[in-house]
Amino acid sequence: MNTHRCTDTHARNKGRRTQLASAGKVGLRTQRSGVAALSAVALVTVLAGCGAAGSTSAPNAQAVGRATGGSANEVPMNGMGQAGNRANQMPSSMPGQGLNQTPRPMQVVRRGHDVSITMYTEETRVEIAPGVSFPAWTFDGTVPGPVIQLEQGDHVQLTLHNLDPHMSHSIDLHAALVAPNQNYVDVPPGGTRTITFDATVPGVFLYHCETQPMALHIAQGMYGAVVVTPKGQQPPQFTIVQSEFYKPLDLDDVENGTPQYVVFNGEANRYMLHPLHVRAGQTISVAFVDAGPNDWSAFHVVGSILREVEASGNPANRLTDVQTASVAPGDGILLTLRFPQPGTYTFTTHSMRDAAKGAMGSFVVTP
Ligand SMILES: [Cu+2]
Repeated sequence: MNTHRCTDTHARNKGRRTQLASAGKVGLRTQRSGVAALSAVALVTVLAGCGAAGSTSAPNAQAVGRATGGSANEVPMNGMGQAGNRANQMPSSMPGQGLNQTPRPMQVVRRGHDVSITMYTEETRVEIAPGVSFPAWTFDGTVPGPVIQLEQGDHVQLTLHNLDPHMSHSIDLHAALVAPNQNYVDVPPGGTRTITFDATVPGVFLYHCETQPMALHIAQGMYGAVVVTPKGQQPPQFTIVQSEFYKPLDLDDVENGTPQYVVFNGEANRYMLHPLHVRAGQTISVAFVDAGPNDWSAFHVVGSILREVEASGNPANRLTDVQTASVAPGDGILLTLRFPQPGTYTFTTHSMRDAAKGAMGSFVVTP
């Protein structure tokens, strides 16, 4: 496997100092060696990062979905006007406006294959484009929420605390084989619920809030990636989540309009401004999830051909030499690629409308 350092830096990282441990095998080994409580900050920050070989932290990795002060150039709020068309589905209060809860990071405790995860739902403003603040509903204060990094065979106990004072939330994990009516149920404000499941199937999965109106809860930012690494394999070096942002709190716009932004890991053009750095000749692996809520991704890397694409991130579903990978909303892939020549390579969705709205990034390939 590769031993390169991930050098994904983000000069405008306003939210918190970043540490990173969980994306690399080193981090997993460290956790298994004892009752190592993996810093939630670490998991919150792994989305497009990778653990530096031989270390459990990579200070250059970036935070995702940074919380913002909520002052500059906010996306226009339509309030509940249009959403009032769907008043029967809307929360009774006026959520999300003015609330900027302090992000409370995920906590993970691993004992061998027994993994205990604590997550929080809250309303926190995040920056979705340079200078654009969005009143998000979140898992753990970021959009996307933190990567849930598992290994095939893990026994998972996930406890969700709903810190949102206004409305119920929930969590639906595509990696789990459980009865949704017993597990993906609403957690009321201030409430707590625990879900247990076995990560039997390897893959790259979505998790999201299941509370109705689900389209709005997803559009407001309630999603993230679950990566279940096959036994004996390394986790991917990068995790990228594509999603769309519509007018805040506007279910009608989510269902009938077009997105204002389409983003990778929560912010328009994030990796155009702050590229991912890799080495020529290295094989790199990327977990890619399309959180939607509506648009397919046509993931493409200009100047490259994806060497392998595993549908749903499962090695049993492997294609080779794919020019553009189709990823449905609610699905994920694991892809590998290698750049023989140094240079700058754009990655994007080849759905041009969405690329123009911010779903673009770049790999800077050095000799
Ligand atoms: Cu929710």
